[in-house]
Amino acid sequence: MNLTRSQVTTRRGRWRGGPRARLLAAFLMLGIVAAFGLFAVGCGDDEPDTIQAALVAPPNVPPKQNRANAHVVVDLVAKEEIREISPGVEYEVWSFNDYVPGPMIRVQVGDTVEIRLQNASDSKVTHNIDLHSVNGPGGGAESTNVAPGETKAFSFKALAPGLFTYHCAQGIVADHISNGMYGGILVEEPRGKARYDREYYIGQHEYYLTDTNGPNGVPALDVDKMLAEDATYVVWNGATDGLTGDNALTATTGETVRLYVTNGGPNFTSSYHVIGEIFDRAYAWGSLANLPLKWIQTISVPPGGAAITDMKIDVPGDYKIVDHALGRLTKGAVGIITATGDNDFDVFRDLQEHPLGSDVEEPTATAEPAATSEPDDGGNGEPATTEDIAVEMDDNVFIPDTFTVKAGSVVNFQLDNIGNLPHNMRIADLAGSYDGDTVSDPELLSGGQTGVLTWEVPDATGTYKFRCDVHPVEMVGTITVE
Ligand SMILES: [Cu+2]
Repeated sequence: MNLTRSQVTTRRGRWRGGPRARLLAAFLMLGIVAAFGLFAVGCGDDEPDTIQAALVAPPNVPPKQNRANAHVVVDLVAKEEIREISPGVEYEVWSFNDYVPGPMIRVQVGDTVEIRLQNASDSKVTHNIDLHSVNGPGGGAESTNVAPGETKAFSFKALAPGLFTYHCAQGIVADHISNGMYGGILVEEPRGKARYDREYYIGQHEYYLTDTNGPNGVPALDVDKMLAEDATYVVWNGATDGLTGDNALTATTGETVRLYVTNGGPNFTSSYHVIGEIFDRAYAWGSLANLPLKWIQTISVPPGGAAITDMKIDVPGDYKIVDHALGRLTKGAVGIITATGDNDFDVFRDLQEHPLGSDVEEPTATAEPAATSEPDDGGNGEPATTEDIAVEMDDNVFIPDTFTVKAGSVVNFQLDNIGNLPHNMRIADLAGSYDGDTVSDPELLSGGQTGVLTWEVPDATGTYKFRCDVHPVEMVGTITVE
């Protein structure tokens, strides 16, 4: 049997040694790099820059930054003002910066975040802020009790990545939250690229209204109803049908839409669901330090908790954002994502509107992909063909995870680690062994890194397995050599 040469190189060249030794070496190298990074930060004589947090109206979010760590100043104002929360129903809403939920604060792991809370001079009661991203008494509440007209501040180090709820913790707490005083703070790793095309920020909470008007001429908070968990309205973004009509979210088919979902409560766990979609990735409880769940239909978002979900929208139309405890839809908890763009009849087809064969050029299932170069002649001395193949490495999956390549060609796998964890791609020999002499070493890429894995495809046709050495069980795929 003609022993074929399977060779794997990376941008940084080939490594020597057995697979285990090489993996160990890779981890050691990572450690050294990480230690040097810490050293560099520790020895820097420059104070971190002071920057002002961008705060925008929900459902918009400030842009992702990927900058050096900074001292981030967040200016918040507690306000009390009467506004319409349902058609024809006015109520005295309490808010951070006029928004319900309050503006999304976006910082990085390692930032020092200075929260400055001002209570508007025309407020009637004291407010404060407790952020769930804080390690310290009250999450900052004890340092920010502000009477009307006062301003107080504290700072905290953002240590953990994820989406965290913040809220006012004054009064009996539930009353201030129910009046609208909650929001979300997103803490991200300062690296990696966006794995979504659009991002929105939404929040669910409940209002409890008295049946009669109070002294200010509008219904007041009904504490008995609140304690009985008998909500008058359950809403996204502060008002019934709060994300519909002019406030509907928009997307174009083919895009991946990320939603940052907070829940103020004060009482209800949201069974957050988007009708007609599946979450490709769902970061349970808003944690960005753990692996996302894949292909989730509905995810619980508890009061004082959060979730982050990504969904690729394939088909144009309206997608309702609901709490799948659907009695709450009747109480106002509905939003809409309106997707425009091309249909994908493979994914969904209304057979009344679009009978088979009626209106579109169907993609020909048997169409050959366009050749990138001349096919190999089977070893008659002509140069081997070269092909680039893009591969995304997510936590924990190769996208795509099956390939077909030509025997005797050269393939450059263009690797893009879009996950948070380190991954590599190692191709086995035809017998399925990852220890064979013909297998050499792939580079370990950390989250956000890209690299190239060059494979001189053997002449032996068949199915070759590949895997990530760090996640060898779940992160696998196959290459058909023909
Ligand atoms: Cu308050």
